[in-house]
Amino acid sequence: MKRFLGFCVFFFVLVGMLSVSAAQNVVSLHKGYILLTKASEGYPDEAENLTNGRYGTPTAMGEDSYYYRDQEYVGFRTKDGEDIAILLDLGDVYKELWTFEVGYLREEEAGIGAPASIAFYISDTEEGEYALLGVLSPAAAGKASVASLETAEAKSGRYVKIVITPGENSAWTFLDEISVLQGRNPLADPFEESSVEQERSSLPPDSETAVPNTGDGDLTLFVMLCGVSAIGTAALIGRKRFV
Ligand SMILES: [Ca+2]
Repeated sequence: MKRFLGFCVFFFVLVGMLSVSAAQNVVSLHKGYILLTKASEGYPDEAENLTNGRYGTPTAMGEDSYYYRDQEYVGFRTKDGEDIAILLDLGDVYKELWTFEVGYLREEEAGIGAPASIAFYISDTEEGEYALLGVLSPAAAGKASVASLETAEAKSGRYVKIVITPGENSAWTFLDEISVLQGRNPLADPFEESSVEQERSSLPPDSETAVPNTGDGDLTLFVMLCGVSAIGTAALIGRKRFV
């Protein structure tokens, strides 16, 4: 009986972990975008760095290490009164979009400041009307951070425009990733802004998990796990009878 109870506890913990991890798909992964504001020639975007799923890490420079030396970052020279704009094309109209993110650097000793604000807009068509999703004011703390907007309700659209106002007195703005996530973040409160020291893996998630317009993936996983549970339980009961 103890073994059976142990199996049940293990199963429900496993279901919980997989449900949380499968709750959101990064639908922006490897998608195309246009830098409406050109990047600096010194810190260019050579391989669509902003949707490759990777984040910058510190790179050694003499006795010190700096994030900005990592080629994952795309650098924008701050010009007076000029915002930085990026237009992301998800390639299809996606539903159930809940989370919109920008990874940025704040390395003030190198003249790189956190953005003063980040605004997200969405539209079904490139030339259509863009609806404002929300505006973040990233915290001036930490170095490599991700500013994350959790919307209060599901959004849909294909084109996401990101408008960044550089920080005051910042010579540079450095970005390493922009992300749009499908599915609700079970750990987030609506409109709660998070801008914390980066704790993400630099490895890109499996792009095959990005499924447009459906929530069937979670349901399939749940049904599969229920099946495994039923088989496991039946096997345990059957084994018990013949002991
Ligand atoms: Ca990246």
